[in-house]
Amino acid sequence: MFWLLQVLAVAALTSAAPPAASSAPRVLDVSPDDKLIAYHGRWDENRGTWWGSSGFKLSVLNLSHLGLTLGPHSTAGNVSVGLSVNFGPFETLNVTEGTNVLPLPKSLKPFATSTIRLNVQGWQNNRIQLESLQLNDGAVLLPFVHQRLNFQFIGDSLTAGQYLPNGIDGSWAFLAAEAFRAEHLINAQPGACLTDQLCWGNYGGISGMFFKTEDTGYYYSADHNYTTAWDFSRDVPKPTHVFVHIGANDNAYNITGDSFVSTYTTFLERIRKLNPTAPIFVLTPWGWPNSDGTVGYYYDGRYQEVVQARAAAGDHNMHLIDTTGWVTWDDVFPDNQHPNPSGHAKIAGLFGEAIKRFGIEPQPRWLSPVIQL
Ligand SMILES: *[C@@H]1O[C@H](CO)[C@@H](O)[C@H](O)[C@H]1NC(C)=O
Ligand SMILES: *[C@@H]1O[C@H](CO)[C@@H](O)[C@H](O)[C@H]1NC(C)=O
Ligand SMILES: *[C@@H]1O[C@H](CO)[C@@H](O)[C@H](O)[C@H]1NC(C)=O
Ligand SMILES: *[C@@H]1O[C@H](CO)[C@@H](O)[C@H](O)[C@H]1NC(C)=O
Ligand SMILES: CC(=O)N[C@H]1CO[C@H](CO)[C@@H](O)[C@@H]1O
Repeated sequence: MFWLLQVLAVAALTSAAPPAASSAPRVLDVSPDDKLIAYHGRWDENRGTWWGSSGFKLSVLNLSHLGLTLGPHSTAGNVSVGLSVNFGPFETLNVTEGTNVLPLPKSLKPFATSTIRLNVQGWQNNRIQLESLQLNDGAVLLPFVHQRLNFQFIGDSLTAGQYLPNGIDGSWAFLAAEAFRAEHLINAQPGACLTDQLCWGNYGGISGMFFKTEDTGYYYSADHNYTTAWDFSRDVPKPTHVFVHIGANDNAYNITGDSFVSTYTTFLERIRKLNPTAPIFVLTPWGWPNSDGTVGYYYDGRYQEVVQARAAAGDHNMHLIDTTGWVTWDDVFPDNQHPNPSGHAKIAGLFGEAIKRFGIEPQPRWLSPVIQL
């Protein structure tokens, strides 16, 4: 309340003052270490991102200018990011090493608190290294208020939104989380097996990579050719629900059903240790639809075995979501059988209905900002 009065007093002074001599707008530099930047996803010790969908959120009073200065560990050339202002749709824009001024709607009012959400969209060429943020000098950074739901998704290209124009921001996982007004963490690597082995250029599978800061793109990075353990205490808030959709690449690499079940069960045991109380959901595959109307499924019955194995080990907070029949030929790109934009939207809808049956309800509103003048 005290600062609110201060802001009003400053505003009164400002309106009484003569117009400032015109010059370049003065900006405030915000350090990437500022505690009011709400980071999500995987950021390394250089404040550089790994994994598509990593980003940050801000709540800012009197915002009229937002700049992003990116350092040399950013991918060379353009990096596509999604920017959402005040919980509007995520718009794709390109950013690059150096200072980027982000487009803001003209309608932002001096007494309003604006919410900014930004994330990298691509599954490769997606690294941004944050050196600083710039705000107009009259802006005030406020704490971002997280939603009560935080969905953690784990998967491969089918969850990463590979082949979509807006990448992961168009994926079923992202769309569903937004529809539930949930925070989201998405760790999805195209081509990756769950099994920790080489699959389609990924030197390592999700059962190892998930516990690392870096996705397997590190292997092709000359400036950061190593991995570090991810510190899960940096996932704030902690995931409230975990969803896993994986296996397409293990199947392509002829991993046997028994081996897949064993790897999956051990993986979920590790996920459970990190998330003692979160319900964990295993999604069966929706398969590869063909033009003749058939769908190529894989590991039939094996996902059920994984859930049963965890139940036998005493974990009864693990559930199966059967996605059989969710995706047809019309929902995929004909040349790679990955869901197209409307296919991802359809999956997000069906997924939403499925989790409502487990009592998960969309949140009535976004909580940030707390204070709106
Ligand atoms: C980078 O993105 C900008 C803005 O979208 C675009 O004008 C420019 O052509 C892109 N540069 C390259 C090298 O593609
Ligand atoms: C971003 O840059 C890429 C090339 O680097 C270009 O193909 C794309 O159209 C640009 N996107 C936007 C939204 O400007
Ligand atoms: C809002 O920001 C502008 C530009 O930085 C500044 O001139 C103005 O004084 C600020 N208004 C308030 C109410 O702080
Ligand atoms: C998997 O098995 C099929 C059928 O035997 C074979 O054509 C394919 O090359 C194998 N894939 C890999 C990655 O070994
Ligand atoms: C780009 C690059 O230098 N990649 C190297 C990363 O390290 C592995 C060995 O661990 C090399 O095989 C890669 O060539």
